[in-house]
Amino acid sequence: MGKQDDTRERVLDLIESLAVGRAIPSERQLSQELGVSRLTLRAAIDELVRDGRLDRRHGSGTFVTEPKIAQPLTLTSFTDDMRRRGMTPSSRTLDLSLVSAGARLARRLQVSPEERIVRVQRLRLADGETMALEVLHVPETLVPGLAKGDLENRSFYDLLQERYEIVIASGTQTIEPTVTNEEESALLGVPLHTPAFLFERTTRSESGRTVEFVRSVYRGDRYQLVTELLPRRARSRARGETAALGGDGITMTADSFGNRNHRRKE
Ligand code: 16G
Repeated sequence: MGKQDDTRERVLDLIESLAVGRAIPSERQLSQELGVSRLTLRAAIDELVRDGRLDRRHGSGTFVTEPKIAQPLTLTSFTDDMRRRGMTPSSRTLDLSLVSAGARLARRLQVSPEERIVRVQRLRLADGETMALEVLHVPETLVPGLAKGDLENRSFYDLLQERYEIVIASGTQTIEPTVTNEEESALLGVPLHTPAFLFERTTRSESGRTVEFVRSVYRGDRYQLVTELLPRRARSRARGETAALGGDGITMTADSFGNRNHRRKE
């Protein structure tokens, strides 16, 4: 292990021994304690700041941040995920509008291009802190009467089940690294071009009907992805390589070529 990696590990040990929000010692003090040069220490700290483990506030010090949320790749809802962690989920509906599907959405939702689609933009929060920005698309015929207020601080999956008797049973999800654009940065309250995860999820109901297509931008400084590693199952899907990553029988399609650059085109 190189000097910088070693220093990083030792600063991480220190971070883990301190409470969230506490300051780490000054660079001068810490470099003495660890027996490394200020340059090496600074590089290790810079890396931890970039990784979201430390927050450097000019003039006041460097502070321990909240640990990242370990997000398993399963078919759960944001609400369930946050509750299971003992956090309080909330949601702000920023916009709800009706659009006609058009070619791309129609393909994803398996409807005709003329079909009316409900498009909902939501900001997802946990314990009052922004976590993700989601744009949900669902055919209007599946959710007649869905109004903006219905989704305020409410789980979409619960609403689907309770009001529309639709149970999400399976899905496909892609994950790509991205950075936040201006709108996303403003809404999430993070600097422009903050690293983030772009998830695109299509889900189906128990009857096999495609229910939703969701684009979610999750803060990269608050999330890490966790997968159970299972032996490879020989399977082939329509196109490309398919690897079994999910622990819950969900197959994630690694379609790294087909989806490239689609984000900015939409
Ligand atoms: C998650 C899903 C999103 C789904 C939502 C439902 C990811 C990346 N995205 O955020 O596709 O629509 O949960 O959550 O996991 P809700 O039932 O709390 O509204």
